[in-house]
Amino acid sequence: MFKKVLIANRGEIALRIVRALKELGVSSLMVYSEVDANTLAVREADEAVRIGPAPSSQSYLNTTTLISAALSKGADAIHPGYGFLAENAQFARLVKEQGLAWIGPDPESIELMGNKSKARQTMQQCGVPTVPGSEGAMRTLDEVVGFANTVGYPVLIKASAGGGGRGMREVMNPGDLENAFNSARSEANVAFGNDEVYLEKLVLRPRHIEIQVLADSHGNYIHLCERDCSVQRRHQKLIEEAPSPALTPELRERMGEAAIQAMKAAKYVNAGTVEFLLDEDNEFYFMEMNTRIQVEHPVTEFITLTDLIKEQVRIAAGEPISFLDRFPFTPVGHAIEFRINAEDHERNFMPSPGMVTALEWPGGPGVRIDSHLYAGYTVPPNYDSLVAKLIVWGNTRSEALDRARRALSEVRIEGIKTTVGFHLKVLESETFIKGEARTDFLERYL
Ligand code: MV4
Repeated sequence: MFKKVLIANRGEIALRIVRALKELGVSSLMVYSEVDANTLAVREADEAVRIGPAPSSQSYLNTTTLISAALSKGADAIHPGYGFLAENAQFARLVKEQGLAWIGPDPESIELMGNKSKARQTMQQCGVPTVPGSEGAMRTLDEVVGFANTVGYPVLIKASAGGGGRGMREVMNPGDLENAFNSARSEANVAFGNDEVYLEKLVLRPRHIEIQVLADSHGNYIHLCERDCSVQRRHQKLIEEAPSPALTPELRERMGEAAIQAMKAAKYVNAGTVEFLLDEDNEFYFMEMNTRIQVEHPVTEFITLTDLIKEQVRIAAGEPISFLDRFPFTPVGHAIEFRINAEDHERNFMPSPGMVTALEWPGGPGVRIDSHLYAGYTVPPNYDSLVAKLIVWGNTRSEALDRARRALSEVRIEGIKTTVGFHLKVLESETFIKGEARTDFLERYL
């Protein structure tokens, strides 16, 4: 096992990783920017080093500084968390070249999955269902027209280097194809420095279903069931749950097997997530693979009784998955995560940084809070607005919903606006209560 791990992140996930390391008996080394000196992760870690000013480009994204901090303080591994450098293959490579362990998949796997059209092509080759469309990237307008005619309208043009919805264009009829192709290409070029695009048939009103996967360096591949992340706003997830109200045990098994296939094709090691679209006929299609631990991992931890961060560390240290004997998992009860952002949901989710003047969290059975907030803490304006995750567990989905209403109404956060009120509103929605929310939920029903 490692002696000391550098945590190249901040906020709730940094604290989450510190906690996992403590339980493993591994020393934690935090890095922090100027405005993060007084954060909980820094206080709770065994050691902390300041790495630069507030802007991420000069702190949490400064690869040279991060590596010298790790080397000078004697760390033997780096955990990147999510966001920042978590899916940066170059950084992962640099870390390994310096003789440090990277707590994540190999740079080759990150690179493969980072190119969405290459990932799609790999899935097509290994028999994982993909949405009908082009084989890999398209070069010419003729090619685009050909594929669009073959699969039929409406179609969706996507950027190869994209993900998270950037560089996408819906095309409803043939007359709009040329303009969409050109504008998707130039947008992708500006955003990613890569104008490659590919085409898929547009899946109408899909659900976003993702499978949590794990693989170790001993050739073991498992999945830990699904998360339903259909409640999103502008490609930002707001609520995630496990299991999905839409999946039968049979569909779970098929999607889980497909996710394992995807992982094997990418020679994937460590924790990852295979994202699928599920259409109105319950057909599923590979969308992309996230090569990191995700924000919403706690709902999976609840229904599988696991600790995914500890597992990531064990795997990176060369140990086999510690709960192989429990696979395949049968989900235990139901878990729902509510992302609490420092945002004013009544003003178009406008960021609301500032000082938290009073803070009270809920407690009681089946409630988990992952948060770096404390009374007197100032939420800086420089980073992501996620300030807490409230996760509830119930024996049934219905109990989880009741518990969610109870727990959210116990939350008291003063000094900043948060999305707590938004979640209480969602919990009154008939569509959400019935488990029928699809990706159009917010625009259509709320
Ligand atoms: C799609 C789609 C419909 N059809 N692909 C959004 C982000 C990017 N990762 C892929 N996305 C989508 N791809 C086809 N062929 C609809 C979306 C999509 C979406 C997917 C999951 C969750 C929320 C979404 C919101 C809008 C669009």
